[in-house]
Amino acid sequence: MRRRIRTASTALMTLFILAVPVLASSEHESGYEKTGIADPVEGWNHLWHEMLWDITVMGVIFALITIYFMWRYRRRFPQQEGKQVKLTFAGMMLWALLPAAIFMADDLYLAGKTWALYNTYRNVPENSMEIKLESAMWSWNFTYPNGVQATNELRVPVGKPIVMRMKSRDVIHSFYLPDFKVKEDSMPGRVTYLWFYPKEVGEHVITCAEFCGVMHSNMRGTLIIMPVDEFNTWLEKEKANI
Ligand SMILES: [Cu+2]
Repeated sequence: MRRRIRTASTALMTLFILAVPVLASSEHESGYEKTGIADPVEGWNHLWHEMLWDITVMGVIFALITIYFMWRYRRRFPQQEGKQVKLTFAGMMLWALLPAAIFMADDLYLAGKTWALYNTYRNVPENSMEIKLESAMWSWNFTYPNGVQATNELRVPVGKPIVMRMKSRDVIHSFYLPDFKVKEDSMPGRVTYLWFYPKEVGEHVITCAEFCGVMHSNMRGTLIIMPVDEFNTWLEKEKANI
């Protein structure tokens, strides 16, 4: 009996672990086929909702089981003394391993999917526009390929992937675009990168996600996604002003 339980638990765990890479590789390709750009935003949004569903379903199941036990083993008269139920070895293993396996399977599944998305994300699309970023206490300083500079306002053309090559003048900052689900540290002595794909015209928040001193919470910027013509006109005008 013991051996059978042990074999069953091992098989269950192995199955979950083996399922992770298969499930993880299934999602994020669809966006890539449509646009030719492996934009991970949809995948991350999907993963976030999936995680909320997972913890809700598991939470409800565990709550129902707990409520049932509270009712089933309730005290029926004031002087009642409970007696301990002795579990068999098999029962003990089952109660300990099964919930752990369920939680671990979900953790591994989500971790596998995150890993796959992140690996895809580390490849910068070939036609990206490169903008240099130097962060400093407490501002974001951008330099465009033609030498134009801007502070705290990052203007980009719609429909072109943007890669930020980042360094820092002083301490560690973290360039964070919440709407694009991307964040990367910038630091002195090392160049890091981050890319995003601005699909629609609009404005988004830029913020620092690494505590970098007393004015950290003021280290905000705006990402302005512009129609291509307007962006080009703006860039030309700025260039003429240098
Ligand atoms: Cu900062």
